Amino acid sequence: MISMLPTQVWPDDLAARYRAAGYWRNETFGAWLHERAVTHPDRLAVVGGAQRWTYATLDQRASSLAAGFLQAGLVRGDRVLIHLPNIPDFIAVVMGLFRAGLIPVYALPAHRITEIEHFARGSDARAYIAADHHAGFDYRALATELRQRCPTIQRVWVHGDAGPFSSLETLAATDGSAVPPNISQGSDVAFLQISGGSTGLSKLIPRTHDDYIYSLRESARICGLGPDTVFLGALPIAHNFPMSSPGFLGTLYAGGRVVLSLAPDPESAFALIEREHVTVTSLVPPLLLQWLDLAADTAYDLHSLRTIQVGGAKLSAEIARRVRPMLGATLQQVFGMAEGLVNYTRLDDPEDTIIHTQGRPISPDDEILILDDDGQAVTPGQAGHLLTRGPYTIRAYHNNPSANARSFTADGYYRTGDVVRMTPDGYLEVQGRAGDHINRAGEKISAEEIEDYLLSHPQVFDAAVVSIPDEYLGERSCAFIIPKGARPRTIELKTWIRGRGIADFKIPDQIVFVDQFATTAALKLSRKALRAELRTRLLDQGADQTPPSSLPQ
Ligand code: OOB
Repeated sequence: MISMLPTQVWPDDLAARYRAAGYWRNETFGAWLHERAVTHPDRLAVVGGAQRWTYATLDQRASSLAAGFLQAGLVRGDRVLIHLPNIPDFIAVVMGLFRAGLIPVYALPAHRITEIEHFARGSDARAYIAADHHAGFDYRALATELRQRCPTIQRVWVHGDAGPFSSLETLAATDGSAVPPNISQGSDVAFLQISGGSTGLSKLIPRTHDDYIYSLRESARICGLGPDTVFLGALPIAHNFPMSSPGFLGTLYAGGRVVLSLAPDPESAFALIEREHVTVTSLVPPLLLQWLDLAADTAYDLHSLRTIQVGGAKLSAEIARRVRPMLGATLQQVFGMAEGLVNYTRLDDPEDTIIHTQGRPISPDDEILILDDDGQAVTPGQAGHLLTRGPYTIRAYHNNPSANARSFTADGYYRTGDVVRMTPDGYLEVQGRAGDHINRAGEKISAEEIEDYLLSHPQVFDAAVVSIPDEYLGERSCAFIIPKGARPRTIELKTWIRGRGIADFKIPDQIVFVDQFATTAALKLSRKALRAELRTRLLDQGADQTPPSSLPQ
């Protein structure tokens, strides 16, 4: 296979405009971290577990790792799969990769061999970096299997007890003093992020230094970040929201401090908020609910909190209203996507806007279209399909012509799959979604992907996976199954899917056996219409009361 160097290219006229407007400044990750380390070397940059790193320490560690990666034979442009939880070395590793001109590919800690193999193949990765274990899972076993399945993975580094692999700690002891702070251009692809995956497995999203740094610089400004900011990374920081909206990168860019929590639960987080005087954090709606519950009678001092950002899935106005009285902080709604566009409510917006909308775009050059089913602009104020293009929204996925043909218009707009309406003052309200994925507590699950796993079971004749409204998770997944011969037990099917080696959050919360999917007339329906019909049937029967499984870590 020919290795394809990831690129992301905007038309010349637009690129010139984004540069002229000062959005793209040819800044790079390697360089700005170094600049911060020179201006304020002794300021704390990252806190996690027992580690407390200053900007100078983080910068040196990034250089050491960069030197180590290059000495191990990786060359500029190589892709490196990152599979780390919220530990300080997550940040040192990605900064080290940037500095060496290597391209991180971000997997979530919940991903398992099937997803990891898919990312490794899709990106043609040459190395894999994982923790020894996290949340009860041994990533070294996954690494062994990955090496067998993907011989292109030539190097494996492990944080902690490396077992048969190379130790990340040893690599971090490399002399990095000769490594230049930066060898990249602003227009180079800095990393590959993964898509929420509306059809099939996730797609890879190439983001450039120019476009991503613009989005996090403006995010940091919109969210009022500065040297006094203490950002708590509670959600997995490999996700775009806690990474750059403004997330840990925006915080470091603004000279603030990042505090990392290995788990997002309120007990772990509240202890850190009190100890580190956390000022801002980002949550998904179900986590916010847990936080609100515990905040009612916690002994922890949460007074330092100024802003609670909530995004990833729709937040109900009912819950939004409780944030200020219960947590004493300003709510900020964040509606974003790894492909680019991010919307924020502004901190000084009227309470009504903060509670009822999902914010407005970062950039005056974020172009927004809201179209009806025929591709015509809706009457202002009406709901329609959201399409967008702009200075930090991608124009193409990596190496995926069919997804690109589906997801982008000829003039470069990204079809988000979201249905929104715009208020007269330009704020977006998310109404729902046109695509068939399930947004389970902010984790996106492709119906098609799970149906494929189910169909591979010998006792499954057909399967359709749909989203069901869930009071706690927002949505949960329900698989309708037509059995082949004897009906399999629910637990057998769940075990079967888990055995495919996928993230736990993708395992259906509920399984319903049916004799057939639809009446003969309805059999002509598209898959999409079929899923809609099954969902309605279940909700009409009031048979949707199965308690969901717990929130994934
Ligand atoms: C964020 O990114 P992804 O790529 O995991 O998921 C994007 C999708 C959006 O297209 C939308 O369907 C949904 O997640 N979404 C929301 C939402 N924020 C995201 N739906 C309703 N209300 C919201 N506030 O999820 C993401 C990336 C950057 C910042 C924030 C979230």
